[in-house]
Amino acid sequence: MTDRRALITGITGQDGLYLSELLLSKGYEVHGLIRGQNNPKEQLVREVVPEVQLHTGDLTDLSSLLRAMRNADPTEVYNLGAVSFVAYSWDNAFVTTDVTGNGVLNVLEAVRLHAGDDPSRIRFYQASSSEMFGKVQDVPQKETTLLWPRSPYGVSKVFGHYMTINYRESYGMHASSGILFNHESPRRGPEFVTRKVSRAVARISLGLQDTISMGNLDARRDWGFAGDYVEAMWRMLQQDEADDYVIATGQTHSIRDLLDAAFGHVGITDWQDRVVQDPRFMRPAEVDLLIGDASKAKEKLGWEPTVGFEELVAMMVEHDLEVERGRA
Ligand code: F7E
Repeated sequence: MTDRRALITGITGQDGLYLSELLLSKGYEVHGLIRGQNNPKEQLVREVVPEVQLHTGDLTDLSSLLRAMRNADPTEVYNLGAVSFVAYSWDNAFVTTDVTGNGVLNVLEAVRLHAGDDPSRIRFYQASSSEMFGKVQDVPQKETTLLWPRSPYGVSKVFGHYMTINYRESYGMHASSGILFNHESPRRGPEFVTRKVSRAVARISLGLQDTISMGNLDARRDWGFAGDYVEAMWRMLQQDEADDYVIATGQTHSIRDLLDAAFGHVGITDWQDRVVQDPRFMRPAEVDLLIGDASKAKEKLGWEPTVGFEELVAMMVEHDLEVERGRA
């Protein structure tokens, strides 16, 4: 048995897969928490990272978390699990609060109870989010920026963020929080805007679809590559002291810029008549501008992003061209 064992919640998501690959490459024994009966994403995990040991459990069920802790006996716990689609959180505010908010408290409790006399012996990572900045009070946003969430998802993430800080201060736990700005990849779910666009642009360029329906084109995001961001998570847990860090590229782009880059990659410069504005994709309250200042992470963790916006969009469109060609 290796002495480095990680338990990851949210193992079926984009970040869970990249983090598993990273930790396996570093010689960790990796365990993942998987939710529900006959979870359709279990097969994906088994294909991409077959070495990962899966445990059944749910963030809303403390006893299942305690059982997973006992069976995996981790030295590091990464809480990546959440209801993570912001638009969904208005229609399902209670479920979001339970999983994305209270779920953090459940994992912290499971870690604390399992760790016993020395709560700092298990290092804990909480996936906090730039959605917590919401109606931004500083530009760019940093660790000390006042939080002003704009969605039930954002509010739930604020709860988890402060609970993580509180467990660090109350019990001396090695609990760190990564305030990650949007991070994307070919593994991103198709409901998120980058993947929605990369997939539609690939299909339009192959003649498989004519238009794409979109919401607010003026919102701005700081988009980085998920593969870079999981490296930052791991680095946070290797520090002597637990802390909170903004992880971002420091560049911001609008949804229009995203469309420009994606359509541009397949040689379509005049994309206006390909995009249909659909009120169904507008949100009750919007986060207008995100741009992060990751200088603390650079200084303390030696972390910097390696993939820029254009390269990220090209990577995603190329991937979707390959997938769609395979389907055609
Ligand atoms: O939206 C606008 C939308 O759904 C980005 C999650 O990982 O990052 C993500 O949250 C922007 C918003 O991500 C469409 O209004 C326009 O302004 O890709 P998204 P998100 O809401 O920023 C943070 C850091 C998280 O923590 C979250 O878990 O794009 N937008 N038209 C659209 N968005 C979508 N999804 N679909 C559209 O048609």
